[in-house]
Amino acid sequence: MTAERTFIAIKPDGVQRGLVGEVLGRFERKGFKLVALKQLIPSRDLAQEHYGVHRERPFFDKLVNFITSGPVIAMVWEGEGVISNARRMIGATKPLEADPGTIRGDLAIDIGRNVIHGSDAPETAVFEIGLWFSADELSSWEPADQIWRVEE
Ligand code: IDP
Ligand code: MG
Repeated sequence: MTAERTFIAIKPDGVQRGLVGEVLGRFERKGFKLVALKQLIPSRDLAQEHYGVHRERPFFDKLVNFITSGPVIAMVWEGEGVISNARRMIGATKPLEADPGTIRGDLAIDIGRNVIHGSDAPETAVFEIGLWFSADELSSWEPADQIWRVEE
């Protein structure tokens, strides 16, 4: 059985502000396993599908314009409880309401410039991983020091 996986993306503001290492480092230090990573400028089709649930919202066009405005770091992280725990590490959607210690709480101010995306549920994670990655882009591997993170 494959362990739980989630889709995480560093948005164009995070890349432009040089926060890639900072954000990646938090997931690495936590101990989750990186199974896919790439940089791309998303097409409008990809962005519209990714944010499809927000299609009717007034901010939808602005959101799509923003997410397609520059490079995004798309990632898949794996580990027990990674979907909900990554959301807690990311913090509330509005950065000014996000707890200190979270990525948005520490690194952002504006709701439209909130640095990072993370899947919000198991079904969303499966959908988003399949949307952004092909199966051969996902690595199944065992970190050499995994025994020091998770008891067998
Ligand atoms: P999430 O990223 O915390 O899951 P969602 O509600 O799924 O938040 O919204 C997706 C993204 O759309 C947010 O991260 C934020 O950048 C943007 N967004 C959400 N609500 C608003 C709003 O009211 N105004 C402008 N942008 C918004
Ligand atoms: Mg969301």
